Amino acid sequence: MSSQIAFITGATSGFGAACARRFAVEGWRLILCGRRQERLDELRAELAATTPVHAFPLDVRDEAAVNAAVAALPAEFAAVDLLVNNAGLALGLEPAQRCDMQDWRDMVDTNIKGLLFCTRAILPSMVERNRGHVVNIGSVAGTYPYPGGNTYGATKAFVKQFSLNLRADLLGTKVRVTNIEPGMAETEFSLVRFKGNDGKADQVYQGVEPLSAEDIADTVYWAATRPAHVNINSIELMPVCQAFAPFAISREG
Ligand code: NDP
Ligand code: 8X3
Repeated sequence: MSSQIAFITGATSGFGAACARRFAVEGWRLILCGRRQERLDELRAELAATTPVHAFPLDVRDEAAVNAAVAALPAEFAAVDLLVNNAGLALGLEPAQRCDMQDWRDMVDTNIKGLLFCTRAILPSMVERNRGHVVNIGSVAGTYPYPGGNTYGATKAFVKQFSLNLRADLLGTKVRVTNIEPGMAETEFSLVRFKGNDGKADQVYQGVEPLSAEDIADTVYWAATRPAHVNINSIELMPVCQAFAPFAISREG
């Protein structure tokens, strides 16, 4: 059993909650955050018998709040071994010319800036201890374009390149960086993307077997538990029911 510490953002749902459960079973101590307090309370109540849990509400878009939360970590949680930058969201699936600008701002603020704030707050102590691992949750949308993916995919392309550039900066330290890039997985992701329209969200997963949150937790856990000299740069995974389309050709214009 490990006594390492994992800091998981966006732990109130989907991949983050599944990671919390997986790392708890393996004996990791957990720092969990998300905006929904009652979800955090439920998860803490569920996991507290298994492992020590420090959970607090946090909006990763708020740089000052991120810094304050990291500065206020109790001593027994301060030496973070693993940061899972998971908090994120897609909003809308409209073509760029019809998108809501606020949705674009929210995706940039969460998926890019939130990830930067958390990384910048935790990284110095990892470098100082010459030990640690940052696992970013990217997406296949950061590599492959699709209609309506516009800003969401671009934020995940940022995550891909930022992960690689972190590796370049961390050369000479033992701090590791991994970008996990999942395809379609059934979580609250589509419910959020379609702004609470559960009919539309359910349709995404109808008649197929998507990845599960547990599949992603398994992947994060595997990447985090390789021998200390091994850095998994990236892992791209999709459900078998998902693949690639040919280039689209318009014959109309
Ligand atoms: P969910 O909607 O189930 O979970 C998203 C989590 O992010 C929630 O815990 C939510 O918590 C948290 N979150 C969102 N905004 C903020 C914020 N401003 N501050 C703090 N926490 C926030 O979706 P998934 O589990 O699927 O998504 C997790 C990550 O995986 C995201 O980065 C997503 O882009 C990525 N991803 C998802 C895929 C999929 O098909 N499901 C595929 C590829 C990547 P709360 O609302 O309580 O704040
Ligand atoms: C989520 C995967 O394909 O819905 O990042 O964009 S996809």
